[in-house]
Amino acid sequence: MSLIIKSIVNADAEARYLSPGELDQIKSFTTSGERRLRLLQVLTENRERIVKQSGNQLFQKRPDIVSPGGNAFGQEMTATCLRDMDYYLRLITYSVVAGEITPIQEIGVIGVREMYRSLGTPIEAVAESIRAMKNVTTSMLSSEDATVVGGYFDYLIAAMQ
Ligand SMILES: CCC1=C(C)/C(=C/C2=NC(=C\c3[nH]c(/C=C4\NC(=O)[C@H](C)[C@H]4CC)c(C)c3CCC(=O)O)/C(CCC(=O)O)=C2C)NC1=O
Repeated sequence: MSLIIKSIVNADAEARYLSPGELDQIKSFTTSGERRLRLLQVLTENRERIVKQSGNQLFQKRPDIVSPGGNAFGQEMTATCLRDMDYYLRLITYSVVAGEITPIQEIGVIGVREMYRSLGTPIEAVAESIRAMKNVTTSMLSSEDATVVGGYFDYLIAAMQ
């Protein structure tokens, strides 16, 4: 649910007008709209490059995961690993445009440890892949934009520690 709809639902549940605090939140959501849309576009347009470069960095740092016995060993498994990275980048674009962590949290974080444990995927290596994507992405942005986007990557990395 968007911030605006959520505020309306909450207010209507109590049959009241929007509060000054709610108006402030809506105001800051609205004024940050142009930036969020621009960042959404940059991330979406560069997704292939971001995933490819970050994947290379990950496999250089963690050659074990693409070696025999590694979870991402073999063409198919390596492609699945890169696909997961693309999934997470996509969730980050959702959160960037929504201006809140909820999409990442609900789609990508809840239950993630159990899922990767059952797949035999080392979650700290998944966290490493997110860190690589953060570095590649933020290097393409101004420092102010990098702070906004970096926060979502940080949330995801922390959730996988
Ligand atoms: C959008 C939410 C969402 C997520 C996050 C998701 C993840 C996800 N990753 C999977 C597999 C996998 N994920 C990886 C990923 C990796 N292995 C490594 O060693 C690396 C550290 C890492 C890449 C960074 C691999 C290799 C598999 C295949 C494992 C297997 O089949 O044995 C699977 C099992 C089913 C499948 O293969 O599709 C799921 C559900 N699916 C979703 O719908």
